[in-house]
Amino acid sequence: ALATAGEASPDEKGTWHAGTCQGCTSWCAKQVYVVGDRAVKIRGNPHSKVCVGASCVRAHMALQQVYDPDRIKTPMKRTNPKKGRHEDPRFVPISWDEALGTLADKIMELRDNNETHKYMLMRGRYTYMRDILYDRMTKIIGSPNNISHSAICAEAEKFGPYYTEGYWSYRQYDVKHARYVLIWGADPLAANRQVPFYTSVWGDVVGRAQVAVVEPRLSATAAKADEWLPAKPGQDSALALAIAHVILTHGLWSKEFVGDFKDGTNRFIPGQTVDETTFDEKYTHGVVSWWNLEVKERTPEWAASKTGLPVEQIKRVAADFGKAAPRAISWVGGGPCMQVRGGYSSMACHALNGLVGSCDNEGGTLASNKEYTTKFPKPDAFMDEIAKKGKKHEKIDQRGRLEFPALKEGKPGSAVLTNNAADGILNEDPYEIKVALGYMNNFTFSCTQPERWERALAKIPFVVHLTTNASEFSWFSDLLLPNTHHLFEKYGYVKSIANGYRHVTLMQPVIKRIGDYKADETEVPWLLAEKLAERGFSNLLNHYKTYKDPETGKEPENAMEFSLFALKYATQSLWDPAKYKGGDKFNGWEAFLSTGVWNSDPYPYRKRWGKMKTATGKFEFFSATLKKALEKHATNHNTTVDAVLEVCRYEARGDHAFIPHHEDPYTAGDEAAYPFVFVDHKSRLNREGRSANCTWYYDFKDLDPGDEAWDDVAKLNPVDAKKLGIQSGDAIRITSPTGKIECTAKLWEGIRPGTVAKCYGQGHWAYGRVASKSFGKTPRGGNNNDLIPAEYDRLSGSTVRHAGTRVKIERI
Ligand code: MGD
Ligand code: MGD
Ligand code: SF4
Ligand code: MO
Repeated sequence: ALATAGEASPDEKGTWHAGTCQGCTSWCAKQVYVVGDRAVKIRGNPHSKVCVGASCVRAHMALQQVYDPDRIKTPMKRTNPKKGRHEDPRFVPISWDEALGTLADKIMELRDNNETHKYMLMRGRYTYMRDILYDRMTKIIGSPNNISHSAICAEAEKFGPYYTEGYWSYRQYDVKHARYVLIWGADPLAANRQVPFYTSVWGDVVGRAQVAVVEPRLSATAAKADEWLPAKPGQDSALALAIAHVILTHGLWSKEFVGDFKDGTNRFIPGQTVDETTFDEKYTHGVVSWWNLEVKERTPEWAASKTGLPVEQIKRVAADFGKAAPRAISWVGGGPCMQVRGGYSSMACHALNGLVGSCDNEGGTLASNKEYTTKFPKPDAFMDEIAKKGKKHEKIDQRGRLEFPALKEGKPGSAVLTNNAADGILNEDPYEIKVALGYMNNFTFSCTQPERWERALAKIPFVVHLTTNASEFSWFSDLLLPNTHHLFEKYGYVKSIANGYRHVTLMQPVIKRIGDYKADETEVPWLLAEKLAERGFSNLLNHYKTYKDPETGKEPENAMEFSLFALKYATQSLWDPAKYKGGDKFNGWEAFLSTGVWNSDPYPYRKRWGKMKTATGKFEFFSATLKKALEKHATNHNTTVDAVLEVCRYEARGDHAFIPHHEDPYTAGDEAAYPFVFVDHKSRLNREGRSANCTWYYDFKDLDPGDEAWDDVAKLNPVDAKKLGIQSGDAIRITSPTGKIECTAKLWEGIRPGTVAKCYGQGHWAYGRVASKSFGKTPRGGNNNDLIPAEYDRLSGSTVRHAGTRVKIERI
């Protein structure tokens, strides 16, 4: 049991408690050492087969976050009615009772006027308790507008795997059995996902396998790789297709997975068309069409001219990768994908896994293991006529319009267009938003061209932010609700994959809350539901009351009970022996809660071969799945697929639209005025956008190759810097067609000439006393998003952060 009050004495012994870190999307199982009622140390939870007891560096910063003196500790309301970057909101403390009463009044007003669709919920990082607030509450109030952050995160990366193997999610990589690991725009020793696992095994990986990294800058992973391929930004598909070309012309493809020519003679000869009837294809679809339409022309020489890489290196990497088949991984990160034409790069890079048969195979790229959590009760019976009518309106992000196909899982208009919601709000198109709630998000900082979000939020009459810190989003809010920190102060669960396993890992309150915090996804919606019920609208509370404790059958009576019961409800099949379905077995809730993590059964290799969730059931090099989706979107708009591609800024026409193919990058700014392509990357210390008020972030910033402690540097190749007369330490201004920032120059060979790299994360002008030089006024460093235009990979809805813009650099 936890001590409940008082300070720990120096010799007091503490106890370890299970929890989960959400410093990034890895979602690692952790243990927290609690002395008295304070958390003092964090380590990996040894029970997780996904994290293998390990941690990454930024896990420890959670301690600085939870005890950040700048956390908001009580609800606050704005007293300055004017909203703007230079308008101090003049927040004053109020009670939870007043805060939620005011919000309930605003929602009731919408309901009374039959305009519940003018309510909007925005979420950033979340746990799987999210549906309570994000889905159920939005629906029962009666709005279509639950807008997630997914499209500023990594949706384009999922596009390739989905339109080849029918899998819309992150992959896990079987590096323990791999012989070649080819990584595209991801830095798994510092960022990407499951850093604790991959860093734990990487020493063995580099000993056994060859590692090649395609990146315009020398990342932490590239620094330890056999090959660094600093390709020109946005030319990944050229390289991927040349690798496919070599694999096919050299006969290195997987005969077991792809099949072979009927007579065993390789007819893949550069430039020559192949007769489809001569090839016997097995678990894949369209390899010969793909060759004929695209790959036959994509020679290493051609790719060298596109990527700026030496032709010898392209040939070597391609042949070595092919020879390692099927234990050859093509690891696709955000770099090639979160670009205007990134959906197709995602397909091209991922298609290599099909070619070498590493897809779903030992030493290859794997999908998710099965898990057995339960969805929360359905909301339908609690949606009245007003709610049903409200929900039917078009969404504020305009998904599904001609210029925004947003084809998640084969369905037009199904993917979120996070960043475009700002324009929807600003233009009142399709209508105005009157009441908005944001939680654990900071779109006024994390979205490209964030100034649009400043204006959009200023336009909404009533904005509420559920947050730990007064961030840039809070600045434009009317009400701030102080939230719990996920690792130490709330109930929840998340799931993730690595090492051939999936885990479900729990969050639980393990320390005393220093402020009057409430949990965003459970306690706040319950308390609001009570306020709505007091005002005559009890549907939401009645719905939440159906989340009964699975052990006792008891209805929740208060916010804390609701949180706990909801978590037990969702995870019952994991801890209740009577409901056991697989994976780790527990003898009850208490055992699960103290262990904190459930592991799945090991990964069943090759089970999906021939049973992929594509239109053909096979791994598609010619995507019948994408063809169906694009044709449906074109039909919805009475037009052709070619016309759709044209308005969406893609180059493909005809059948090229359905295959992994090359397109030149679409980058803002002309080369004469803006000579450098801007390269954005994450810090190994970024806890998404949330480390900026931690002093350790700045103390250890030089852990990022090329970066400096307590500074925000733009890394320039010395060859380029010399021409500009710039030296390390110079103050510089970087300007793009849509904005400018100021930071410090750093000369560094680990960056491709013609590009300039800068780490994302600094440039906060709010958030806290460390994050900004002067809170509310002067940022510390520069926000990369001020440079990157709001553009999209329209097929997936993703916001572009790579190869998005050219910039110019001046000394100031
Ligand atoms: P990005 O952050 O987009 O994606 O993690 P990643 O999938 O790794 O980083 C892309 C990389 O691509 C950068 O290293 C950049 O240098 C490189 N790059 C830029 N342009 C190009 C290009 O044209 N081609 C190629 N090949 N590479 C290019 C995303 C994942 O990371 C996500 S979605 C989250 S939410 C997590 N956040 C997070 C964090 O905040 N900090 C750390 N340290 N790790 C994190 N991991 C997670
Ligand atoms: P954050 O920027 O992390 O999330 O972008 P967002 O989803 O907007 O902001 C989270 C906010 O939640 C904080 O500002 C704070 O106000 C609040 N907060 C912090 N901790 C907590 C907490 O424990 N509980 C609650 N309730 N609130 C909290 C993330 C997004 O950013 C992602 S996922 C990616 S992958 C992108 N990365 C990225 C990049 O690499 N480069 C550039 N240029 N832009 C990027 N933006 C994207
Ligand atoms: Fe895991 Fe990410 Fe937390 Fe590191 S920051 S421990 S990788 S969730
Ligand atoms: Mo993300």
